[in-house]
Amino acid sequence: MNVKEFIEDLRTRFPNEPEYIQAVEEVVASIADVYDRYPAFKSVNLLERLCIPDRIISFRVSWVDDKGRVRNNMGYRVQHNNAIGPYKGGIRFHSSVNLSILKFLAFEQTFKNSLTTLAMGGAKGGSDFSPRGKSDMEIMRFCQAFVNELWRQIGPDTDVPAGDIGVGAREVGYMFGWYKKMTREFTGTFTGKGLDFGGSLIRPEATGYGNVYFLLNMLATRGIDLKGKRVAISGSGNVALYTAEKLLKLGAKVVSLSDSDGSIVIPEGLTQEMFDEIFELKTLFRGRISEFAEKHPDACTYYRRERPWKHVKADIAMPSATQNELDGDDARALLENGCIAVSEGANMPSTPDAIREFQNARILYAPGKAANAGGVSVSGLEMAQNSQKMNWTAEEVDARLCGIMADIHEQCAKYGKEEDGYINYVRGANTAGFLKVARAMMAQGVV
Ligand code: NDP
Ligand code: 2IT
Repeated sequence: MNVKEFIEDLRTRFPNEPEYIQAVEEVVASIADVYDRYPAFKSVNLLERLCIPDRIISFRVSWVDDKGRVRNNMGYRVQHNNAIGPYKGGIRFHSSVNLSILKFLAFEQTFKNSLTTLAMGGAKGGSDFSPRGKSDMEIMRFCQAFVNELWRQIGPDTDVPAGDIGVGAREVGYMFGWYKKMTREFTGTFTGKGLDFGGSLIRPEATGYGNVYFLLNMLATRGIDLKGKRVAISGSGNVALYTAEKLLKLGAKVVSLSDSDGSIVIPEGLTQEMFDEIFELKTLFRGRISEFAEKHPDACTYYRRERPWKHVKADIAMPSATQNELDGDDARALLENGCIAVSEGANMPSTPDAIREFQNARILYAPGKAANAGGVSVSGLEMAQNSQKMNWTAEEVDARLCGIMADIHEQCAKYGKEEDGYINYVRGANTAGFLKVARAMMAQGVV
């Protein structure tokens, strides 16, 4: 396969979709060898069918704000691939959402879901609606208007949405409520639901906890102990907070957090009391990280409109905010300050330049599709519980999550180990994720 020509062709057909092209380019570069080894793949043009989404649904979402004004947003669902299971993936509400971003996320989700060992295809959806500053009733009306368009396209065995940036338990609850009203059915069509109506224990924690479990597996390959290690985290949403919580429990130091307005660096590390305060500020009051910095000027420094990477001395980095939030300069700064491992909570947070820096330095580097797969894994477990009409205990779900993260690590090591013993987690994750989907697609014919 000529990777360059393939990517150039996609670029011509889908101009103005840089994030989508970036995600495809990384995967295609790492699976080119395997793809070429099996001519049968090429004979059915499997690669193109795997890279171009099965279908994209787009629609206008009209809703009424608290002042009685009619507002219009765009809504989308990208159903990327359902070769190994129903379409599955989160919904993102953020002003930056566009088709390029959702296509990259749905593409990545397909490989991630394949790695989880569960039967889930890949999808992603969302809207350029920004929940920031909106009242609870505005959020509810928006969620209802969004699902009013989408409900016919989803279902427990068709497509199962969940949360992502800007979509948490509150939004999933409102979307589920409207879905239930439209279908007259109570099914597990959304995951990340409230515990009282079919949600799974540990789903809120799963992405963050899962990332820490993956990190532990990586550190074990080099006999490194997590205890006492300084960990830089970006973001302060669902993924970042539960990553920090688990790290603190395991005796690591959390030395940074951030939001879209800026970053805090805490040189001595967050205490449990400080973490509890931030957790409350962010989850209960939907506050800003700068508010914490104002209250604790002695413990931390606030960097307005900056990311944490250049300001922090850390052994480990866990970017958990958004795509392309860690570039080559940030990577070089982290490496100069002694960083030995990067485990991605966000989807595609490191730019290609940053990934090159990490891999050239031979540090442990796990891409999001492996390291953050814990969230969708527990979504898969929520689907299983819903269809059994059963609820598992927190211990049971957590144990399964731990097992799945270990399994994903093993797949990465199997397909990513290089001659000098270095584990290229990017190649490993992409190859393992690809092979399962590719085998299923081959067996199912050209559809
Ligand atoms: P949340 O909305 O809960 O939190 C997002 C955090 O990132 C917030 O602190 C937010 O700041 C910050 N952020 C968002 N966009 C930007 C931006 N453009 N620049 C700087 N900071 C930004 O989302 P999640 O924690 O759920 O998601 C974080 C990442 O993890 C995303 O990449 C998501 O795709 C990925 N992910 C999420 C999973 C899940 O289960 N939720 C599963 C796997 C991956 P602010 O509050 O200012 O907006
Ligand atoms: O990026 C992701 O894996 C998610 N946002 C979670 C998706 C899910 O279906 O739980």
